[in-house]
Amino acid sequence: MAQHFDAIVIGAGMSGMYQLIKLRELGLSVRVFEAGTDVGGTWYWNRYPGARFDSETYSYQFSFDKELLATWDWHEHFAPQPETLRYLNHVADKYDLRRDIQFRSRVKAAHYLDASNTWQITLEDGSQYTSHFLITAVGPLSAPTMPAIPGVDTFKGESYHTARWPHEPVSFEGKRVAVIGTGATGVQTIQEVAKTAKTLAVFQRTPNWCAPLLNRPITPEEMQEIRAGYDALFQRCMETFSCFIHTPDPRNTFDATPEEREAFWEKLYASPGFGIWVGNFKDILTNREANAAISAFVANKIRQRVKDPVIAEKLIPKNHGFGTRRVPMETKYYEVYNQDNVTLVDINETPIACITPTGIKTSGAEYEFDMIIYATGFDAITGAFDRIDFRGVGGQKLKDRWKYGPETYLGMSTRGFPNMLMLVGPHMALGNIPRTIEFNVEWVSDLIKFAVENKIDRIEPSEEDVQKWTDHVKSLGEGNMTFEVNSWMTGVNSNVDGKQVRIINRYSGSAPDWRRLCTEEAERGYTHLVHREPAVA
Ligand code: NA7
Repeated sequence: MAQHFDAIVIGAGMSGMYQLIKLRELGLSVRVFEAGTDVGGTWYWNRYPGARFDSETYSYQFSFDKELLATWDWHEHFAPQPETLRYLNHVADKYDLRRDIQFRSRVKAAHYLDASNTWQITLEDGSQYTSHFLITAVGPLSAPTMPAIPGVDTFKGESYHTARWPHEPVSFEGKRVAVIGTGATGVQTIQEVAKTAKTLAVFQRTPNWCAPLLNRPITPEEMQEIRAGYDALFQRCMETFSCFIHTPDPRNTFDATPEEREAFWEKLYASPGFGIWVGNFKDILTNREANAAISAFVANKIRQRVKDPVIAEKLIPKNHGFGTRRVPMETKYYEVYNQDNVTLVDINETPIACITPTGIKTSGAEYEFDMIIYATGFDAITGAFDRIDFRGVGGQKLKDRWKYGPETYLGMSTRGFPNMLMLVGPHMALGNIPRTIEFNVEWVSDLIKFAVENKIDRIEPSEEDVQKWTDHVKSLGEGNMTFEVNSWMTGVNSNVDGKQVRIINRYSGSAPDWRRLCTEEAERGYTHLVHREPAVA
């Protein structure tokens, strides 16, 4: 007989950890399945050199535990991955979370059993468990993808994907290193590897618009001030568009005079964090002229920082405007290309033909390397769902249901998958993710409490409500230039079959709006989700 739990949670990252805490408070039996050997999710897996927050550290932590806030000190304004992982381990210790988490346990399948209204979970080792509620905490950026380049398996040197970085230290000293990929991860990796590698060759397909992070240590005195301001900080994060401390300037770009504009952009470029992206004039992603103006401003900054004008031009994006893809935050990234040991290989000019046993062959040259680093990203948002064989009512596959893009109600549930609730899934506000996670987990926990107390067997939206929500999410994306560009944010991944067409997989309205709509659903007694009679498939 499969062991039964009230709830099963898939994933022990930040959302799975908090969900476990909340479900325990409800007195439910819970088991969390986690593929890794410990907690932390993103911060467990992404151990690559230079990995760190691009959001202000203190805005990214859990806010639900006052004692935790009062006792944990942060040491950098944008914490490096080891510090964040230490923090999450501390949370796991404090709440003794590990006793309900089964590590080294990758979920292979999750099947809804109509007859018993339960979920049957099968792990990769074949073991099976059942539960009444199934909560996915699988993460929007957790399914790494290797490049679809022939010969990847033939390379004889060291090779790593950034999201599967070894737990042991990796040295670049004296080595000839290649990095493929120049997204947020590639940028953080490149600027770190360039410090010690004998040579570094960066294989760039699409340059991104990067902007200075301006990280610095937090002094003990500053930490005291930050702590004293926590209430106001979290309040602000709940009011801003995407939960960051930054929020769009209420002006349109051309409301300001050219001098005011220039001064504002200079100030943003010289300020830490995402301000230049999410604290810019409110129309930079909807007004093409405005977007061209900020793009020209940032392009000039790149030209000023890169000595060789030919390389500078290669580093300036030409196929998308500033902010229409995730802006990587950098620390002397552009200056790396002024170093003698660093080469930029534009693989649009000389495409990669294959990986060889000794290096990389392009249409222009054959390069030898001791190490290849793949910073090639993720099958984002729906990828982690696709890797599990989810089947709902009547055996229908989630992958089929979402063939042309995800369909959800409030981003937390979908038709045909009763009692399955999603954390940080498709169609919900992302932004500063932990802020969304806390709301998301608390909302899901309240719904489960409601269902248990009212003896409601089945939580499931109607087809009509799923279509309405999905249409609403799509309509919010209209006119937003981020949806006109290929990136993980539009569900495109050149390395995954069937992911070549852009879709709307993110809620692009404001986080306060999304939360208000969820709260309204709760206040009316979850009428779109709970049915006292079993719903008909
Ligand atoms: P991204 O942002 O998806 O970047 C992946 C990079 O890898 C990007 O530059 C890709 O080029 C490149 N790539 C992918 N496949 C290939 C192949 N086959 N050949 C050459 N280059 C390739 O992933 P990240 O890990 O950097 O960041 C993801 C998010 O995680 C980030 O935004 C943060 O929010 C956290 P392309 O642009 O597709 O031409």
